[in-house]
Amino acid sequence: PPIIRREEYRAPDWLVPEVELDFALDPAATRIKARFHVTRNGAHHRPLRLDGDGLTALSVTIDGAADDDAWRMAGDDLLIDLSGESHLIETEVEISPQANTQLMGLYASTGMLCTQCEPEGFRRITFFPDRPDILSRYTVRLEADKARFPVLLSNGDLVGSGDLDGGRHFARWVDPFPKPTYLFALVAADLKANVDQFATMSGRNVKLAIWVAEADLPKTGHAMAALKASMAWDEKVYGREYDLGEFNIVAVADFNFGAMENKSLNIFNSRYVLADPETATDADFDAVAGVVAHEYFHNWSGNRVTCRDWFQLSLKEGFTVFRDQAFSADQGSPAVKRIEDVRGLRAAQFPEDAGPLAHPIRPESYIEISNFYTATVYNKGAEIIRMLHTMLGPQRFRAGTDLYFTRHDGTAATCEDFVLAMEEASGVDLSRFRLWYSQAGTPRVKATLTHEAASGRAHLTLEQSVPATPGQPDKQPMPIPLRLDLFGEKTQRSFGGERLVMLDDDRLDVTFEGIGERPVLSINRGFSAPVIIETDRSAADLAFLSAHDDDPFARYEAMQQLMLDTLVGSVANGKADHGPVIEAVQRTLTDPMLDSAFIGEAVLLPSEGFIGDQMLVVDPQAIHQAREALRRDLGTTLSDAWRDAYDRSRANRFEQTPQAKGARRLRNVSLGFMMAGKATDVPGIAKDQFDAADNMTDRQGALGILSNVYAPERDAAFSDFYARYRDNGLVLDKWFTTQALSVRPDTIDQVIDLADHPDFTLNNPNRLRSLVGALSANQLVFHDPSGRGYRFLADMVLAVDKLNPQTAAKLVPPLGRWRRFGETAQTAMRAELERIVSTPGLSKDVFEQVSKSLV
Ligand code: BAL
Ligand code: ZN
Repeated sequence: PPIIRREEYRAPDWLVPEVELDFALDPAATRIKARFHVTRNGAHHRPLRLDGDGLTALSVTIDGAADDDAWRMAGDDLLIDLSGESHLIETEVEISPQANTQLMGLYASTGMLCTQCEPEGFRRITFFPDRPDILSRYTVRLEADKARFPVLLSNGDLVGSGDLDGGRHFARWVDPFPKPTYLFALVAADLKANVDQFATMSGRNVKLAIWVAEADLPKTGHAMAALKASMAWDEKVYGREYDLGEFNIVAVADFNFGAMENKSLNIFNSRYVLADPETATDADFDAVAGVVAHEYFHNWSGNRVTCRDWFQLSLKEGFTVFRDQAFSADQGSPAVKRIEDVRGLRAAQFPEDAGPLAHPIRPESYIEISNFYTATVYNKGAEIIRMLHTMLGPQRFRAGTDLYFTRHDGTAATCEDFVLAMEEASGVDLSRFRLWYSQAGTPRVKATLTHEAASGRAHLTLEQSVPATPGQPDKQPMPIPLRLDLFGEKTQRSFGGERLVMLDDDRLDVTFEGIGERPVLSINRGFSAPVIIETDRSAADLAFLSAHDDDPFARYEAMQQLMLDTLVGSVANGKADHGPVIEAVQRTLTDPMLDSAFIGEAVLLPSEGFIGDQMLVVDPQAIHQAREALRRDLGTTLSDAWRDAYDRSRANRFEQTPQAKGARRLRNVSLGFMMAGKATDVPGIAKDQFDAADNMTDRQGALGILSNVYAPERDAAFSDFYARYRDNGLVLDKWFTTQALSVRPDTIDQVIDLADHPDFTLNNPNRLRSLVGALSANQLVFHDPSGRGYRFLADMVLAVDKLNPQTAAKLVPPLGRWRRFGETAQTAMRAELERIVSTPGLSKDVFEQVSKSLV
């Protein structure tokens, strides 16, 4: 398949200022008429290319006449030779939404019709120049059977509707804002709305509606509250006001993405809309609010200013993730939010950056752009924006975003446009900072601190290296903003407060004066840069920081490093001194100044995957044993403290306050350590929690902890959970996931069996990920020495590829990490990749991921 390169970008040959679409909707056969004027862009003689994907033209007319000599098919695309400067094009096609298993374009889901066009789904609906730098005004007429599809939605404002013969009806929508194809949307459904309103900063009233199945209406309150909070937040923090009379959100059960920011008609994976305490965990509630905010914020960072081409994806995604992270931090605990975001980055993005699929946040080439909706583009992209915020400070950062929005409103922009606006508004030279857009790989920073007691000076040496990544063997040093501080060991105080140090060369030496006692280094506070820090800080120094650092993230980080050093040492040597970790955990657990939410995060051991990331050759079994030994030791030695934390976190009834959420978190974490301690009464305690739970956080927490043990309570809990929730798809996903995440030795058999369960299906991406995605997140079980985890994943990739290539391709990366494992595992993983790549009829999505993984 062809490779698309960033350097080959060319402005469009033809523009389309206006388009009219007419949909005669039907699940089996939908007819689409498109009518638009094209205008020649620049002096050239090239034909008009209308992208298509699996379409057959029923008719094509040019300036009102059918001239079959003037157009031809070129592969899936339709080419038209045009002589003038402006022409009217009209086409008609017929497609079958219910046959569309890719969930791209127009498709059917649980009785409704809906669209997903980003990145290149529009070409599956009608012939059109399907690229983000062509912005058009849309007028859309929808017609459908009224009883089956009483609700007809599209972008913009409803300008007309009415009944038609034969039980059909229509609606006409006009979107006054020019937009690219990827932001087009329609929905035809039998849904009900939770309706509310929002008064914007200039006093306009916006009608808000969240559309769901009638039975789900009680589960929409949280999403609605998050939407209103997001609208107010974007006004306050970025000065951005909503711009249309209505804003619709529609929940869909079958969806590839989490949600989609179509102009004024956001379409959501239902898991990011529906939440009530009985069926959603606290994490689910947070995810709903975060995704609602993310999609809403796209109205400015994505829609009003969009992307010139798909290489610029991080322009909207990195920036919007940064915006939603800041929103969520403001709504709850900033410290815990930062810990969660960094944990997510390390779990998903760091491995990506260290593997065969590593790419800069602005990639240079792709075969299939759908493969680049990655943790790098999104989450590392957000870290790049965060570094700008740190370096410029909030005022200059805001001046930069103001300039960016004003200058590029209504246009398709580039990452360079964003950096230029930041540079001009702040006066800060960002020439070298641009390397973050072009270089892949996670920089490593070695920090060495020495102290001269006699002169009262401390010397800090910072040295960086950026690893080679595919296509980028040699790297330049990156500009790395590091927030750091020095603490006196005895005084337990900072020497002069935190400072921001820019490491923008291979090496930097910093001298600190007036350091009267041996200092302890606190570095990359708040995770100010997405780098790996290497220090020679002792266990005692890390324990000190975990108790005394005044930056909560740094405090968490010190504890994680202490745990990580212990665990890595334990894997290497077969044993380790658990004492310092146990002491530090005990101190944190019993510190009356700390809130439960923070404690719940700080005492968690690093994941098995993250421990593996620290090693040259990952040994999943040895890592699991070392981690379990430490968990067991913590569980037994601190048994009373865990039980005390568990008991004091008990609530009389469910509340949604931050305090109550923190208590639930600490309670589940404590129960996990109690179980690790293997006291015989703990399965019973967990089952009691499961039975008595008045919320999903407690119930799923208990189930997850029981999932790892052999006990009658475990089987009873899983049966009960299934019986209670078998009719709720989102909760049933949890039933699959919790079993696939178990570390019991029989998990691989269970997962393989679950793939044959009547409730398992390859057609629903959530269900697929709930089993297959969870297995590959379970390092121990996925890397079962039998190789069955690899074979199972490869079988799934091949089966799903026939239905939904985009989702199939997203399953591939865990196999692509083969180089990191021992020889037997390497051979088995490679064999599965080779089996996939040699399968005839592979999609370009899967081909790209697998072929790159094999290089
Ligand atoms: N634009 C795709 C879904 C999202 O990032 O919001
Ligand atoms: Zn987004």
